[in-house]
Amino acid sequence: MKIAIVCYPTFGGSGVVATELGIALAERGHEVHFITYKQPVRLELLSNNIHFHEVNVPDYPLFKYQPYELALSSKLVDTVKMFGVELLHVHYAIPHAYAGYMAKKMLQEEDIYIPMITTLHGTDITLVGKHPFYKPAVTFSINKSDVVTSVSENLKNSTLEIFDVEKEIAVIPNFIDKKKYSPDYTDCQRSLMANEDEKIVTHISNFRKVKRIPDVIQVFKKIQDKIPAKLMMVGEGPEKEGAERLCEKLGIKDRVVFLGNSNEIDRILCFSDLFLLPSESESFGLAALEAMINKVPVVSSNAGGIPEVNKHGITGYLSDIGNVSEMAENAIEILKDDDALERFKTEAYNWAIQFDILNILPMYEEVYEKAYKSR
Ligand code: GMT
Repeated sequence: MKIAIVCYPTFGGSGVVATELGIALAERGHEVHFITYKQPVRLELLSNNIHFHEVNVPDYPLFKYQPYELALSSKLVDTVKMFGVELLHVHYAIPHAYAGYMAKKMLQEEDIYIPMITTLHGTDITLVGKHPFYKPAVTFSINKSDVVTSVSENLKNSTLEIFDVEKEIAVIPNFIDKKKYSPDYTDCQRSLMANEDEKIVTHISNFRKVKRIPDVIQVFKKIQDKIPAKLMMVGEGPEKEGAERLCEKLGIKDRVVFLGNSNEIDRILCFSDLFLLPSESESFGLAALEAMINKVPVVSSNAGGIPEVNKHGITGYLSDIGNVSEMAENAIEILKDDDALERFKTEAYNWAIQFDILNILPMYEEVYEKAYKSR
């Protein structure tokens, strides 16, 4: 099929999922057109069946806010017509589903019928989308989508609770690509990061409030009081500066490395012993799954869809949001004994491989086919 994928191009779960999905679809022979304002971070290679179309929004002084939705829907109309695109898959409802629906209606005027699949990712529902300023438009665009998918059961239930949605929501979990994981990473430079006797704890996120970054630091402080350890903080965002200050205040500055955004998280996860994800809200927790495929157990909160990914007592542990003492105890439980650590690592990997793209991709192909037939 010829598929247009609309997503955010930045670091962050929804863009990563959309990009990896597009690449995998192209490998299966589909023609994929990414449409967004910048080349997506994980889209390194364009090929004859992967295209990227940049949405440009001209700056005009009259506008306080430049109309991105307008530019996006025009770009969608042009791309569909120029390349004979057959299906539209928008990731993140705001404003993509809204712009997609407008494009669909414009195309209908020219007798071109194109189905739209909307994938809900989390904050488009639980944080931003439910704001009264956006809610009517988000409800409308969900209901006008031909197929709606959500990345977890929990997000599906939240959507049904928050919005007046008449549409059925299909749960298609996020995925990893098992074949990209390399068990014998020759490049795994653990010795650059820590001494032999030190354990490596990692956190990866966009450093937004919802990630509870101070909890990551507090949990780590308690861990390293008992076990020699280093903390790798990967990502950029508004909470980063405060985190650096907190490390200084707690006297653990020299034990914490801030690595910034990375395109090569597998190279960091390959030497990690534990992943921390104490989020306030998380529809799925893709970063935790990426840790698990790299054999890294997860100590996390039990927010949102995380329990669908991290299995308590098997792949790691879950605690109530903000219970840093329990999270630290659980982390120490895993790290203090090499046999226990090895067991958790193996179980994390074994559970993660169920989310391999080879199992998940056919679910998307099935909804594409259904939507295409009923257009
Ligand atoms: O976590 C973020 O703040 C980024 C956000 C996004 O839209 O990129 O992530 C959301 O989508 C991911 C991919 O589906 C999920 O794994 C994350 O759990 C979800 N984040 C939240 O719900 C807070």
